[in-house]
Amino acid sequence: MSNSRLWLFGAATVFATACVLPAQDAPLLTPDRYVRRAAEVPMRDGITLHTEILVPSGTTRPLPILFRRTPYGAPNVGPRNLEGGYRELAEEGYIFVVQDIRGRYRSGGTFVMQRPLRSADSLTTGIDETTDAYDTVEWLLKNVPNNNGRVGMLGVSYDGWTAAMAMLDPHPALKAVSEQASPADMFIGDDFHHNGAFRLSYGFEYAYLTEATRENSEYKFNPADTFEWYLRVGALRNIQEKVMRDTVLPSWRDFSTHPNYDAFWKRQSMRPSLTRVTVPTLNVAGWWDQEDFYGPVTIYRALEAHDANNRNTLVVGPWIHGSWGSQTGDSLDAIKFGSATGTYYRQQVQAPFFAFYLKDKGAAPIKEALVFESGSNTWRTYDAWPAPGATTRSLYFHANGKLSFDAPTARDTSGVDRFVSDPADPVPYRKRPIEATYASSGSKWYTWLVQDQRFLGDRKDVVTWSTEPLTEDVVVAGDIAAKLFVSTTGQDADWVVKLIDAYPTNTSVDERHRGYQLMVSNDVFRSRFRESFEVPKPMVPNAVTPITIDLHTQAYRFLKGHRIMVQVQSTWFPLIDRNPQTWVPNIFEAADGDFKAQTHSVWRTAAAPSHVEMQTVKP
Ligand code: PG9
Repeated sequence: MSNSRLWLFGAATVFATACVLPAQDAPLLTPDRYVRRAAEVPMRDGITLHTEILVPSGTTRPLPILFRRTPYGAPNVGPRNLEGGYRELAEEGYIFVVQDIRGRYRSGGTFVMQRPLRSADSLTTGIDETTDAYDTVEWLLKNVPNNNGRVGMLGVSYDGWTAAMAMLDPHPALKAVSEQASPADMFIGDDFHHNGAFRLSYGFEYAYLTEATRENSEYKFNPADTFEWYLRVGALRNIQEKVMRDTVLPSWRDFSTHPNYDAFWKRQSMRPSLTRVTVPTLNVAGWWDQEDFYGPVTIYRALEAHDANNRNTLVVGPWIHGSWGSQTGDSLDAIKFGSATGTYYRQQVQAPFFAFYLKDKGAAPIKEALVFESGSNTWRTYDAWPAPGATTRSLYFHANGKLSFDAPTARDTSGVDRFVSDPADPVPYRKRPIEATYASSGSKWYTWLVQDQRFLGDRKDVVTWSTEPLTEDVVVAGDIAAKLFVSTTGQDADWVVKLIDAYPTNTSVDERHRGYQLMVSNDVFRSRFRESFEVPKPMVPNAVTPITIDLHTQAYRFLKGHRIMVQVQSTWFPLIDRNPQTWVPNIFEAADGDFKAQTHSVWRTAAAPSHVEMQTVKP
């Protein structure tokens, strides 16, 4: 395990071995070039936070501070760990500071998973990640010689979230923030749930990682194929009763006792507070981020609504969680992007962003939105996101697995596709064996979103519709949503929708990519939340019910000759916990006997025209 990953990435790299980072040319930052100092920085409530400070040796001119706050272990960070993705920033010259947040590694206090903002009645007495950032900035300005009085914050994922929290009530010296893959709302779209459906493997393994001990802990699965392990464990309640027994992971307790979008989740969500940010912001996201894609896009949009000075910007590239931090970014597994997108980002966007706001150098690198259009493999700049002038086109489901831009006609009165979804035989979300999320022995977790979906070809519970080969390119430059009309013999069901680029099967593409099925967008929706995330409601058996599934946003060119494909399935295991498909008020309390196979129907009639909507621009 390379410590540089800890410096650069979020948890995705804590145990990363599968995701090999390319070495940089030559070490730029050697210990003799930096003076390292560790400090226990006092917070307003007397707790001290362990803080590592790296000052370039022999600096005479005042430098800005680049500051990162992490739950993953600041003590592991040293000058050599900056050799990877911070190279351009190091060349520019900064004082680097990284700090353990409360309750983690060498910092004092108690760790609280995504500690909510202090409440209105404890504004002056309370503490949160915002005050901890504020107090540290105040201390750094006074105690680190030769700083220029300006601070920038950056970080990926949890560290991106602490950077975003710092700007909710910023220290006046905080002049620029780059939140990268920060979660925004853990019930709606980030690590722990999507649309209320629980992200089982991530939720359990991450709670264990951060809460079993003060430093990271890896849960050792036996058998190592976690698909089998979770299936054998059965109902969620067995995790506490049979696996953890008397050990309580606070987050697992919270998942189990807050199954709906209640005050607990709302307090943790930063969305409502994003109305008052004035710090220039670079939001960074990856199109194939397996952990937090919803977050950075949501934060960008929320900030945009109040961005009177036009200093809120967005970059999205063809990346997995945090890979822009140090990888070259010219490919993800089999998928090639034709250029070093990660290097480009670090050199042309991240470094100039901080140089502009912290050193008054150059110009702001992006006016508004810079997005990588995969398919054509081109960076595009837009004055707004979604792309201005984008128009909505709909792809409708038809008989015999056909998908087309034509809606069902009035004659289509009975079209339906049915499948049986059996919780005892769920669809794996990626090819088995499914290693533990961050298995130190290697895990394909990192790139599962680009896995060829043909591995599901023989599943009867995955329904597929696809277009004819396209006669011209179709260019998505905005939002995508599935509008399904569904029914079930049960009282609850999950709906997973995947929008796929099906490559040609002929020799127009190289052998490795022939017939490849690349997921472009996807998500899951738990039926019980169709009317409200706060108050779940059973499905009425066999009643046709509309369900809208946000498939987020994309810049993607489906090339002429490719087919656009949509798949619907009801299980995605163990990424998403199994839905019992009978009515239970809290799935965390369901018994093994509550899980029942049911028949699900996806309707495609004139009155119930299931389809996928995409915002597109002219090719
Ligand atoms: N995805 C990780 C995370 C962020 C925030 C809360 C929980 C998990 C991470 O990579 O840091």
